[in-house]
Amino acid sequence: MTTSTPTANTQQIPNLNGHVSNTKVAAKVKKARSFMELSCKSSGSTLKSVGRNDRRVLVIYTGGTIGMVKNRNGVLIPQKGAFENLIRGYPQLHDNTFWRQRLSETDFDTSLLVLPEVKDFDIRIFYKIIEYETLLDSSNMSEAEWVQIAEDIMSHYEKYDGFVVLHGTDTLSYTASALSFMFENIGKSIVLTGSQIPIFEPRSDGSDNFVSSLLISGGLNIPEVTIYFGGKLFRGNRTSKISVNNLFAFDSPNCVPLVEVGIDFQVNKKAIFKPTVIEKCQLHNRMSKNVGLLRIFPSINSSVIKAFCQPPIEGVVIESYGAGNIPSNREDIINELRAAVHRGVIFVNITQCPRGGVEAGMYETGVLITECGVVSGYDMTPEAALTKLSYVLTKTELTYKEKVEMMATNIRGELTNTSSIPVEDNTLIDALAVSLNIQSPKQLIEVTEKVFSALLLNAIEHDELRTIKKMLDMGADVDAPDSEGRTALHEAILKENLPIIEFLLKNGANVHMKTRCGESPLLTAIHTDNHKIITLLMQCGAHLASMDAKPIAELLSIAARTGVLTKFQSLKIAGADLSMQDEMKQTALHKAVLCNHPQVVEYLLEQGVQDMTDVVGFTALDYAKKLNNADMVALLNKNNVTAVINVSADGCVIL
Ligand code: ASN
Repeated sequence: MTTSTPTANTQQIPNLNGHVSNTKVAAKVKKARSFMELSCKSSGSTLKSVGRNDRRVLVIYTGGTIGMVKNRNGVLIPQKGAFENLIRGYPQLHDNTFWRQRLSETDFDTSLLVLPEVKDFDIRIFYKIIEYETLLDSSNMSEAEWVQIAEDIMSHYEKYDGFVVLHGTDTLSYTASALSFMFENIGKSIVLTGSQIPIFEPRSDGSDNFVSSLLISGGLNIPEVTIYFGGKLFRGNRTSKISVNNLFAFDSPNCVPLVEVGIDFQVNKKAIFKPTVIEKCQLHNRMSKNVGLLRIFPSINSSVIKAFCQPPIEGVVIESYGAGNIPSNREDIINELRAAVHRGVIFVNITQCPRGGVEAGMYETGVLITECGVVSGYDMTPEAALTKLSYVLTKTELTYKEKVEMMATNIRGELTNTSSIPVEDNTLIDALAVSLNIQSPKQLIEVTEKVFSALLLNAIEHDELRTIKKMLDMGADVDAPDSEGRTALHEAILKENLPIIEFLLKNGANVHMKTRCGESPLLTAIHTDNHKIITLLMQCGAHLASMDAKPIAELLSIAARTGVLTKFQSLKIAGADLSMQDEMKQTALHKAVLCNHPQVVEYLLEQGVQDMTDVVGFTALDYAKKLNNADMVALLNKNNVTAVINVSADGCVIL
């Protein structure tokens, strides 16, 4: 057996005589050798981010008309197990040619479907469909299904860029509202949709609803729970179903749509609800059943109210008249409400009118209800008020007073009270309109977005926090990407300006925005090796799981071959798997041994990286021995490395 002497940054594959004999393996070894040489040659070049612009979306199919078919009696029913296969046959929903091309990639997940290319979206949406065991008409849903949907999304949260829930329309607004409260500090997009006509019928609205939902959830970075229906994306907790048979079945009367879809996607960026805290997304997976919705009507009997507020009921949404009024001449009603408040029932007052909200001080009849201890729900929809109450009631850590206060506070963009309306400084926009003689509002929006984005990036370049703040006050979009898809957050990370990064994160910057070549802010931070920044982004929910694994593998490989310990520390803080194997099944440990970097080997062993066999069946220890590197052998032996050998069922080493 021949041995070779290692030289720094050069990997050499020792001769394999006696270890493996068949020609297939010899060919693999040849391939391995040339791969190694290639890798070594590329180690000095600058690191390129992964070029593929794939986005992964998880689709949860719960039931509803969208996937229904007519039975023999002409009644629509969900058809179990058929949805995904049928979808694969529709070219506008699945690009089979592109899917086949990707089959040659070793790590390609064949269960994914691929959306065809779409104008103006320079990304490809890959989606996976999870079909529920029991497909439901949404009228049969309750809080148990909300919890199930939420938990399923949460358990896949890091792996996907966005989520689509296919759902019946009847209770869609309830589910969307519930999910909006259950997901605390959401950083990704959850779009709920369905259809009025089954997707497999020629006149269906389901196809556009589904395709647009996939594009929005995977490509537009709207970190909210929303409903897409009839060409519009609505904040979920602002919606109500407004039509039984119209294809435009939803509306959000008190909140502008977040996106309007025509020939292109018009995103109303200012309307998007942005994060204001540095925290990870968390799921609150409990919802109280002890709530009710009580609509006041002229001949209402106080015994109805009394019966309605009996235990176990803990919270009631009152749908009052107009600006929040109840009859002031009905002492019996007032007394029942007072008594229930006294017993600890929470009452929330919303209006029966679809538009506008409660202004309790407007009439004597409205003042009275507040005096009884009923809290204003402002302009919340019944669906939002009820599900918010379900959520708040299960916050056992809160006192009665805190729960009441939370009901009147805007926590997910579900209500408008005077303190939640931002006051914008329009001086710069007005000046732009005048000096550039801009006539159309659309053109003004386009120009201001570009100018604001450039000014924001310039302020970051010059570390001017005050200017950044001013720009955001003027309405600059904190997530506006440049032509490369880099955002203010990416730039601030490159500048390593921690106060600015913190400021951006607290003012809505999305920690999951990827550049056109798929680089997340966390990956940018890893490039800088600034451990404080990486930690901060992780606190905000950043993760590597939804990233393509290749750039991480490449970083590990380069760090191992060049012996850069700080890179390993950066990757470790960012949650990367330091045992990751490349195409040749080599880990960073193999490469650090081959390139003679004992400090890296020591660090990797401390981190618990195991010595695995590579494609030719060698561990790092084998290489150390073959290279006659006694120090390395001692180091690996000292740490008592147990080799993990990939063996097949018949006992052969898997190559
Ligand atoms: N009944 C159906 C449901 O809510 C209505 C629909 O999906 N269009 O499941």
